[in-house]
Amino acid sequence: MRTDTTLAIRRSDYTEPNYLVETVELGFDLDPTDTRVAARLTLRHNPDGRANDIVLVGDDSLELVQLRMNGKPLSRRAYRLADNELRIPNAPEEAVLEIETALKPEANTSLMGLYVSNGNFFTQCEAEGFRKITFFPDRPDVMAKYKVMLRANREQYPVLLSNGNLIEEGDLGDGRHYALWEDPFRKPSYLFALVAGKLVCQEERCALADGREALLQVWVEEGNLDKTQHAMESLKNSIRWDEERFGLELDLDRFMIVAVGDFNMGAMENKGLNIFNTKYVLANPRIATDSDYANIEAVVGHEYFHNWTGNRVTCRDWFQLSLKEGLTVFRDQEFSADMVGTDSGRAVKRIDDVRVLRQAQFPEDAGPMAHPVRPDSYLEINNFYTVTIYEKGSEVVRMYQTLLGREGFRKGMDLYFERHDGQAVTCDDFRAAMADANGRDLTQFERWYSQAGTPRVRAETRYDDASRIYEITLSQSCPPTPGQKTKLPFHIPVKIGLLDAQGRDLPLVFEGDLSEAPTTRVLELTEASQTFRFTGIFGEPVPSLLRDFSAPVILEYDYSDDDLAFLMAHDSDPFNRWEAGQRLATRHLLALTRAVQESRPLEEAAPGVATFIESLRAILNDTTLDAAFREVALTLPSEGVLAEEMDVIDPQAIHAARQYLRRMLARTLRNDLVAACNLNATTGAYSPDAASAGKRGLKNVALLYLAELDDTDSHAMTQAQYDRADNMTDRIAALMGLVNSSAPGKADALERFYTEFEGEALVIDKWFSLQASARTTHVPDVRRLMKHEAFNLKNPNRARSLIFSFCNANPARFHAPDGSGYEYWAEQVIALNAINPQVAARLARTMDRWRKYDRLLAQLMKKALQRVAEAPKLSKDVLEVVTKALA
Ligand code: 0A1
Ligand code: ZN
Repeated sequence: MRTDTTLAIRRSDYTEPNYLVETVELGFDLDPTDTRVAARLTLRHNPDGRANDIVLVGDDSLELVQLRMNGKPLSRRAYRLADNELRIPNAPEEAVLEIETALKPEANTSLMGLYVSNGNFFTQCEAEGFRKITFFPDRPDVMAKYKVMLRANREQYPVLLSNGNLIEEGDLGDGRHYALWEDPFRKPSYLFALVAGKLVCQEERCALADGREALLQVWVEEGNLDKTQHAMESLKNSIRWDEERFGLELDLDRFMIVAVGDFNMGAMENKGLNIFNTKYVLANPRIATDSDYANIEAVVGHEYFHNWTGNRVTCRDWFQLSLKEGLTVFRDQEFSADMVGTDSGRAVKRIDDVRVLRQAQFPEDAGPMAHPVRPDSYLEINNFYTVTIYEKGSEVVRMYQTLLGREGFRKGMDLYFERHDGQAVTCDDFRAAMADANGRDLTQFERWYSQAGTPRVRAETRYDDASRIYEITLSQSCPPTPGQKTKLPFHIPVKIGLLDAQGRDLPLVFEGDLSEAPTTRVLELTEASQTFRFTGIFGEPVPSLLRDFSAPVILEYDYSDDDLAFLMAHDSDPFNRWEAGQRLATRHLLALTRAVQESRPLEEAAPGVATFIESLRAILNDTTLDAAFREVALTLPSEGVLAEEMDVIDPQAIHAARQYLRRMLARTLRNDLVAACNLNATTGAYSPDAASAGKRGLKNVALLYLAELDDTDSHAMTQAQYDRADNMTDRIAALMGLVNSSAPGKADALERFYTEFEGEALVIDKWFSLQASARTTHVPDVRRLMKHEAFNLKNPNRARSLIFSFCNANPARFHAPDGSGYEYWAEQVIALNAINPQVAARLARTMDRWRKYDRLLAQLMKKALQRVAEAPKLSKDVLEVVTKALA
């Protein structure tokens, strides 16, 4: 197997660019099979650069047609072109380079650089796609001003868009037309974008805080204009929110969002021309669910917020990716929370975000691809758009706010922009701004950027009746991760409260400090172990630890079942109220899993389970709680989260245990669940607002519990909801209930669904993904679905809807004991590798945790990994993932 680590790019090797680019003029003659790009770059030697070599990068797919420097053609001896590098040695201090390249956009299935989707042209340049367009110092610390001329056939490509402002447009006489765009801001090449084709837009003028007006546009294919309103609303809300919360304004006269059906990721923040996966733009009640609506709001916000955190201030190099991504995820999370408005709504948003972190980031941090928030090396940067960079990165930013307070955090942000607007900087620069603006020493906080792995914080408590002192001792440790055997202590904010016997928060007075007595405090854990003492505590309290999930750690404390039930009923911190329920559920589910493994009767395996279900009944029926909160409280930890709790993962046993508890819950709470369905039926026109979505969420959780009973009553209920649904949230929930049951109407419902939505790609994705993750779906069924006329491996959304859903969201079937799921996985990784390495590498990550499975499964998984590793023409993307998995 090839394990060429010499190809690795290292953070410690960073050097300044030799040359800086001042201006970039690009002329595109767009043609699907033969596009010509004429680039004119003005370069100047960088006084901090080393040599007088101009170093440009170009992808293998590029054909160099012409190269001129300062007006003269460069002879073949004047430059070197090898290994994707074009080097002009001994270049003058100032140089004008004219480069002509030829590209084949239609043949570009990688969806990086310039490509064609449904007959229209799009670009994707982050991280290293610009080198598929022209030779360029394609690195984020080279920032230039761009002017872009687009020429194309008018009939086929009536719309021509690029970054910034439209300067001029007109006819070229030969059936072609042109548009000239100019971006007034300097930017790195990864933010360049163009779009050309048959598109239509919804547009609005929007008043900005400083009195200016901006033109907002959402561009889509014809026929989709009835699905742009929510994205437009979300954009306007984002603009207002950034003005109010951070004093940041839109700096352009025009801001465009364009939707594309073929896209590797969620969306891209190109300056003034955001390009989005259709999944995060298109919505109406017929096709989109409540969570689609929420995701659209979050992603529109995310890309818009990048305009300051990412574009105005960008990254010095790709190791600093979390500088923009962690910060921007934090901003979009806060935006979504503020849009809900209520405290309880904020808590549910927090719970959702923490669920993602635990479900996806904790396993990453414990597996072969574990890396620090600021990685030290990579083979392929595309593999580092990870949940660690994004979600853990956001948690790191959130900890600044927890430590410094909202105002302190804002001061830090202000100083960051004051110092670095227009620059390409590092995570250290951000930390320095936070520290300096607040007069704080955040030296130790750096370890959150440099050390990988999820820290564990163990709490121990002691109450002394005589002195009325309550002691909390916190100890931290962090497991080894690849390349990092030992870890130094982190600076961890641990937010806590103490509950008295009535469930009320106690005033927290530190020993020797009577100056204040808040009911929630942030303890700063900086040593391996530290003790905190509280005085004046009359009676032993129940501690509420890590409130609001104040740090991305695993908190261990020996709570009794009674303590947890008590917190579940009384904690004033809604996050911890939810958390207590999850801890109890996990405890019971793990006990049940062990019983399944040992073929012991499940009825006796988890004695406390009946009491737990009663606690859930109380929450379900407590109408003083928001429906959305009751929904998350009733949702059991996922099979993936439970897997992480086991030393040796047994997917079948976990599944059986979880299904057993779901059925038991359904049987015990049957009447309450039916009542919840009736009480939370929404009436009138569909609205995606948080309160209505919460009601639908609770109702559908209840319905899906009832569906577990798989009897005529539950069949009738699900079928009725399916037949009557007037929105996608209710429809898809009902379909899920039917598909996972033996209801007689299930095949018919699936077929009707397909016929009704055949023309809506995003809905057909749901149709595939629902079947892929169904309990009744086995490997041969997925193979059959791959032959369906609507399946298309080249479209990432479609590939994800079927292949990824099966491999990642259907653990009990994917991990079939005969290894057939793994063989299927290997085939698909290899097939995708030839089409789209980025998507292939994502799928390859499925096997990250193979070593944690029992020996038989692990061996089969290893075999599948080896098969991929030995496949011919493996991309760097896939190679990196499988090599690290096997290492
Ligand atoms: N910066 C984008 C994510 C993104 C990264 C790479 C891409 O290439 C296929 C596309 C998008 C974001 O954070 O939204
Ligand atoms: Zn981003």
